[in-house]
Amino acid sequence: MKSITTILCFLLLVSCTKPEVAREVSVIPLPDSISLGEGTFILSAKTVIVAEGKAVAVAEYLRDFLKKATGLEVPVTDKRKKNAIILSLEDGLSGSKNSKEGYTLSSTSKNIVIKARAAEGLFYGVQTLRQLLPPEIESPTVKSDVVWSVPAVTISDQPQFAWRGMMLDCSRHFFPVSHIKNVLDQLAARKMNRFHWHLVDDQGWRIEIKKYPLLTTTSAWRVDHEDQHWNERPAQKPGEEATYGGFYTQDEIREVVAYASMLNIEVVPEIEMPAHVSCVFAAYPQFSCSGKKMTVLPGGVWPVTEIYCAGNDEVFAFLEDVLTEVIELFPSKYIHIGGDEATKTNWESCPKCQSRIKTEGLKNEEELQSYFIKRIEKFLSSKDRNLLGWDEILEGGLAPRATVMSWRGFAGGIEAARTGHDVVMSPTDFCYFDYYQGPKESEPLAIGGYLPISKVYRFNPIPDSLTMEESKHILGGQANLWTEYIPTPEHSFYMMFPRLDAMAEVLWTNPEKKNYEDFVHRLDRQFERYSNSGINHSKNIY
Ligand code: TNX
Repeated sequence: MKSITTILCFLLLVSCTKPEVAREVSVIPLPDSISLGEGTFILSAKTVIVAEGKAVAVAEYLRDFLKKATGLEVPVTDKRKKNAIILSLEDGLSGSKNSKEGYTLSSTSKNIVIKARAAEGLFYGVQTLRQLLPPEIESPTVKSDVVWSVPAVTISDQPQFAWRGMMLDCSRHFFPVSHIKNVLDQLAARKMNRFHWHLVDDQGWRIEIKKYPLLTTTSAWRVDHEDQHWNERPAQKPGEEATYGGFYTQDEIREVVAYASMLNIEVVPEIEMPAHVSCVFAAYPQFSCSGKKMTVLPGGVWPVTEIYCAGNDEVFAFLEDVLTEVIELFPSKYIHIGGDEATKTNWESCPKCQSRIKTEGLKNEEELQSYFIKRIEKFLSSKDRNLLGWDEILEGGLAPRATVMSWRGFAGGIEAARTGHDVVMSPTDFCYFDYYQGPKESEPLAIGGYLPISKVYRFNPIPDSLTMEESKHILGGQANLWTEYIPTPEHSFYMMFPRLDAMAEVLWTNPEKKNYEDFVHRLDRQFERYSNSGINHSKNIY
């Protein structure tokens, strides 16, 4: 409460100082502490950015960012000058609890100083500076007649959670690299640091794998029934051409990973198994139990019974080949292997799967799934990567070092944390951005459910039932955007915004400082930023 009152006082102060630059201090996610000084820094043709060593990359990012809307070529220099934005790396910085992502920012009429222990913190200081500037700073083209002012403030800040993520499903609908980069920009603006890239699902394979070219010549393309309801699309008929889809080349993936890394975002690829992979059997039918040649599904079919055969060693050889290429492309510590919603009826009748159950001494098909995941985990561990999977990977016994992404509520995450496994919380009730964000009549067709922004704001990744010790395993949380009903980049932004702002605050801001009314007030200012950057968003917040 104290901080809210303080902020309100600042707002008053800021708007009283200089009428021509009167503006509120409005930052999302809310920083740990803000106090207002006197005066205003004006960004001008005289401004320089001062940086050395590892701070230079952040300085160059800031220079390029500022140029777009201001048209100013703010030079990066290692010499201290007047009217400077100083980015300074310092050990043992006080006030930011030594977090790598923490920072302090202080601005006066003379200069702006951002200090952090690491480049990550400097980057987030820069993101805060972005929001201290007028909303026109978000414009992709030069805006004239704007006073580029920054109110005098002292901010000290650090994140609540280490994992602040969002997942985008690029299988159900394919989104171009340009859009992925736009999404990354928006994540970074909100100090989010994980992009979970859902690259494989029944409706299309989206990542080039050199050793298996049919995955992208065949499995990435489906017959185009985009004009029909997702659940009513007829399967591809003989002679019909598969023209809808796409995939990311390995060069594009490297480009996205490098772009994200500049934004302090780790890209976590998801390569589904053993289910949600029927598109693979359009190209390589030998990897399912039945061996039946499939066509890539143009819409929803449930359940999809064709899954990888767990009794066939060639399947594991294939998956190891695929993962080897994936690991080379993604430096991420985590590789997400899906693991969700495997209908195991084919395993029940498959002689190879049944023989595996016998030779491995397994009790049932659930344990066969656990065998599958453990075998993949062993492989990933041998490459020094951590396996991450949806909470179904708990069934039949969790792989020894696996990290769990809990989506069917909190229960899977709680169970995993209690047994010493790390957890990312993304329960449907609070994190599914494919659900409606307002009354159905006033929203575009969505998959169902109801998740208004006020509920996103109430999300707490740490369940009350965990002890302090257990809750250390909760790395954080993430929003998931499944795209069955989201065919275009603009629509995907519509579903993300403004809910992503609430998620960002949940994951960054100290929960004791959260206040929904204050957040909504700041969101008003945020909408001005949306309109400057051309972000499509729902207006159904109130
Ligand atoms: C469940 S969440 C799924 C997805 C769907 C989503 C729709 C999860 C691991 N699996 O395949 O797209 O529901 O909300």
